Amino acid sequence: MSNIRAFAKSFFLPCIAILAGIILSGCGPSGAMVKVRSAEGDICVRATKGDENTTAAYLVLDNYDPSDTEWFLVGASSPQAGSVEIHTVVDGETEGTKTMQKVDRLSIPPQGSLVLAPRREHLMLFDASIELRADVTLNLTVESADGVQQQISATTQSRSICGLGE
Ligand SMILES: [Cu+2]
Repeated sequence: MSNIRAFAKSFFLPCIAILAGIILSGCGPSGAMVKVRSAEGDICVRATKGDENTTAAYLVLDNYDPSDTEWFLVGASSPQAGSVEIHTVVDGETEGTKTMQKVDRLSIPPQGSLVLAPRREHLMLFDASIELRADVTLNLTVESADGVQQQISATTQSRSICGLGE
């Protein structure tokens, strides 16, 4: 009996260690649970007008976690902007109006996606250090709650291409 137990121990302990290793590595930077969709048209950064130095970026984040876990977008930054905030759109004080609100994080539902788009959740860039006219490459770092920072670059586009109307 004790021999069986000893065998069971020697067999199972390394297995547990290996499993733990897989789970841990799955949570680390090597195993991103969240990915920014990067095909053409998936990312849009609105070009600025006049002396405006604030703009918005729209993109899609997909939840790749096979374990049905909700993840979050928790931050963003750009070397070309003083700050980048995560914004949502809520009802304004006057009926029928909408206003933007800064939030700490946004949910990326299990097996689902978070869509940042005009008139809803978006990334807001403040104090752009360069003129973000159309066709300027903007670098963005997007951070999700799995600790992964993804660097993306996108070309600024006109309001209409970003779906904002003229
Ligand atoms: Cu905003």
